[in-house]
Amino acid sequence: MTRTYQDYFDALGFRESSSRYAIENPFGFIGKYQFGEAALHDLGYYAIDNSDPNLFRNDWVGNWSGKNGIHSKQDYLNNGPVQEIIIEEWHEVLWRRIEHNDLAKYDGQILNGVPITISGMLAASHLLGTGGLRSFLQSGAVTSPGDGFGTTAYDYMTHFEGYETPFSVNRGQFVVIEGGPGRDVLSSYGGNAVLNGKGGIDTALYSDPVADYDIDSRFDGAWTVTHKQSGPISTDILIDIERVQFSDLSLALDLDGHAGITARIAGAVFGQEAVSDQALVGIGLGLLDNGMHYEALMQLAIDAALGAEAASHTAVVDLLYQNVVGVAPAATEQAHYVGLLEAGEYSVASLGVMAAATALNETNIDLVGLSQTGLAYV
Ligand SMILES: [Ca+2]
Ligand SMILES: [Ca+2]
Repeated sequence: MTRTYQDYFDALGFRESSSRYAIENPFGFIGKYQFGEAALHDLGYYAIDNSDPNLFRNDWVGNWSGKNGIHSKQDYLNNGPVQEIIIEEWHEVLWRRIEHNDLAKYDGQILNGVPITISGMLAASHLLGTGGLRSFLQSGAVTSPGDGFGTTAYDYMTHFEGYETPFSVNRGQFVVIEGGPGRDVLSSYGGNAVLNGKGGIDTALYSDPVADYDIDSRFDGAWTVTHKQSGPISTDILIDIERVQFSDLSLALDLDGHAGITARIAGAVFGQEAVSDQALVGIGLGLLDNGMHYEALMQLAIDAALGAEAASHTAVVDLLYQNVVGVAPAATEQAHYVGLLEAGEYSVASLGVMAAATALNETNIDLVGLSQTGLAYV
């Protein structure tokens, strides 16, 4: 169900004042939308009182301009229809400030799990000013400033998410979009961007199938993604991005991180072809991304591969040896590794990790090649 711009104002007025036009709060903010002196000054309704060193104390002792028939605070509190006009005027000002501060590009991004929308940005900047919104966005939605009552940018961004507005973002220009330490999902929307996920497992999102793009790793660890039809005008540079999601599959780029662990485990436990099993790779990545440790995933994989036989040290050694070396172990080799397990020098999981880390395994799974192409998964 579409949530209209009017629905947005209804929700904002309810949140600000329980939709009461005639209310004034303890900080001097007035009316249904809780305006202070500063905003009504900027909109041409209120002239500041220059005898007061704090120009925006909300003591309302300055003059009113008479715009739209408002000559006093009482006129304002009595006049619901004009308050509705003013909130629309104010949102046009807020949107211009969001654009001017280069924040409009955040529309559609997901920062630290928080979907950023135009209506959410408008509401957060109504609450905290453009500076408060900017702090929130530039922290990657990790730091959430609040107002005098402790209501935060996060509260308004999520509460007012996804309403229709008359505003839109001019896509297709070069932009730099940065996430923060959290998990971010970034998109250039077919434009031409630097997407920098910074810390955490971050995703770059693309709307077409992977075959429509050229994906290249750069010497400096960054990646480029170019839409083949659109050419260089839609090339993104990805920095600190670990996942790239296309409409048909995804690529994991962190072969020095979770993708490398997943590929190594797949090769050692399920055989080198398993690295191409996109569903299997997706399961491994999902578990690691959600906090599972290398050895725990190794144990899980061995249990899955061997079933009840996973309790047998001989079966574990045979499995790993066959997959890594390519042949069954000779009796002396088998006895050596089984002995290490029996003696407790290795656990099943740590022996698996040791096997997975061998150069043989890394060659089998073509780890060097994967680090140029990414690891495909669904
Ligand atoms: Ca991040
Ligand atoms: Ca990252």
